[in-house]
Amino acid sequence: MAKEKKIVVKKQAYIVNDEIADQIRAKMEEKNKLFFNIMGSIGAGKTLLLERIAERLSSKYRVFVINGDVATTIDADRIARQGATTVQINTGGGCHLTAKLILSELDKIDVDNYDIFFAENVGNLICPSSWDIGAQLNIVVVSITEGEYVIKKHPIIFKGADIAIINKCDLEGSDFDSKVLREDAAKIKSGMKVICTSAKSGLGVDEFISTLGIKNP
Ligand SMILES: Nc1nc2c(ncn2[C@@H]2O[C@H](COP(=O)(O)OP(=O)(O)OP(=O)(O)O)[C@@H](O)[C@H]2O)c(=O)[nH]1
Ligand SMILES: [Mg+2]
Repeated sequence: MAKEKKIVVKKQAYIVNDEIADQIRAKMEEKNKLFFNIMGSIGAGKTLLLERIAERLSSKYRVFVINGDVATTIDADRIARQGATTVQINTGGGCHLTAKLILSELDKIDVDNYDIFFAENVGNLICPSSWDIGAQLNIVVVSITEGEYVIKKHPIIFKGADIAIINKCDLEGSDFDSKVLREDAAKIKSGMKVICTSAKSGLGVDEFISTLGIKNP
């Protein structure tokens, strides 16, 4: 395919994706449902945070989680054990979820049977930033073991986020420090909420849930 034609096809894919994302957002808002996109690095703790959240919410809310990974159903199985309904999307080689993939899962269920929806995007800080999946809030998770430059090196995903989670704060000490990451996240987008969490100990998880606007967990 000629280079110009490839560019047009790529642009068209983004336009179609954004149209589907807007449809998903409108449908969720019309039905009074919450839908959150959890993005972040590989191993930052997205799934463990979702396990903690499902654990806290499942007695009051019907939680549906769509997990995106290249392969396996490990993450969906982990979160399902905490009382949420889950579905795993395997992207093959794909490094992000798309609005079309989300819609195809939502079309298989009765959305009215659930209150709160989460998508765990494929672990990386690059591709998911370009693909709107129709969530009301975009969250980026990094952990303090990823080094002090991780936010500075990935400004685009943080600029598009509503909440930055600095996870693994239980490891704070002489080897790892959350200070620079918290400051970088706050600087990169004014007004962005930054929360230090430990999905392991539960630190900051209640604050995260209330920042999502979820009442009385
Ligand atoms: N100490 C500590 N370990 C954590 C924390 N959160 C996650 N982990 C550990 O980090 C590893 C990766 O956690 P996951 O929740 O699978 O990370 P993820 O972001 O879902 O990873 P991918 O889905 O593979 O991108 C696991 O061994 C977790 O037990 C935390 O807050 N503190
Ligand atoms: Mg995961």
